[in-house]
Amino acid sequence: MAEYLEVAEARDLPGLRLALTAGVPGPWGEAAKGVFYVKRIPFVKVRQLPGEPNEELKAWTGHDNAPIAVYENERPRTTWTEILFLAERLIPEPALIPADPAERARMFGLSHELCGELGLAWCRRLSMIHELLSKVPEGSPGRAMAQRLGAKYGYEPKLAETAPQRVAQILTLLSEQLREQRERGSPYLIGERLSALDIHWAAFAAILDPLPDDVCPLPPFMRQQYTARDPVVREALHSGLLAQRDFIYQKHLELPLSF
Ligand SMILES: N[C@@H](CCC(=O)N[C@@H](CS)C(=O)NCC(=O)O)C(=O)O
Repeated sequence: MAEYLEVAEARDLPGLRLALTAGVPGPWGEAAKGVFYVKRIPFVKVRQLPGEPNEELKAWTGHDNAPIAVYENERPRTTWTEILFLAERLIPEPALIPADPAERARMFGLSHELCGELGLAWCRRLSMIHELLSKVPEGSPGRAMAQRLGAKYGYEPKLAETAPQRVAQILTLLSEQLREQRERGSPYLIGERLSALDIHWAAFAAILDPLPDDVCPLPPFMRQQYTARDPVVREALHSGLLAQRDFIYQKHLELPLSF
């Protein structure tokens, strides 16, 4: 289990503080950890609780979700792009944003499809909320949590029904990119070296097919929730994509996961 500080313990510390959802391998949080890990940028973990008011975090950063990166007394960075640019500035090498403008545009486009609004993880979250609301009984705490997260992240039943199709489209796009890169002889998703896109895909695959328990220990209910079962999504999630995730974790990221 990872060591978390409470906001009150962390907010006056120097250096980098990273608020993360405690106990969950949240894709945005794991991606931020991966980016800092690859650059060997040390940080302390600060506890965020999913779906809760997180009042102290909000008072400190203006936000109540995760991840949030706060470096020294700079403004908090909350989005995947802000966190990536912060890491690039603090330790430029290894660069995770391609120098070549065409590669850079492709990387940000594909990463947006994974991490952005209505991207892969956003849509998977809509599906998870949809499933919870369809089976968790009225009046239960699990239902109240799903409703809170639904209100926060734009849940509407009609939108959730189209989410698996959109996830499958994004997976197909990523598979095509992987195939082209293989044909060029590159083991990475962009260019010839590791980029943020490789880290994003490795971290975000967790909400489709989490790594096994020996490296990503999850309570059964959480593993069940994180595992995509929709046939359209399963079909698009071909084994090459998961092998790519495994390669990036084994070669570049920290295992076992600690959240
Ligand atoms: N700010 C991030 C996304 C952060 C995000 O969606 N966080 C979710 C992860 S599921 C979260 O903290 N959920 C729990 C909560 O809102 O309490 C970005 O746009 O890059």
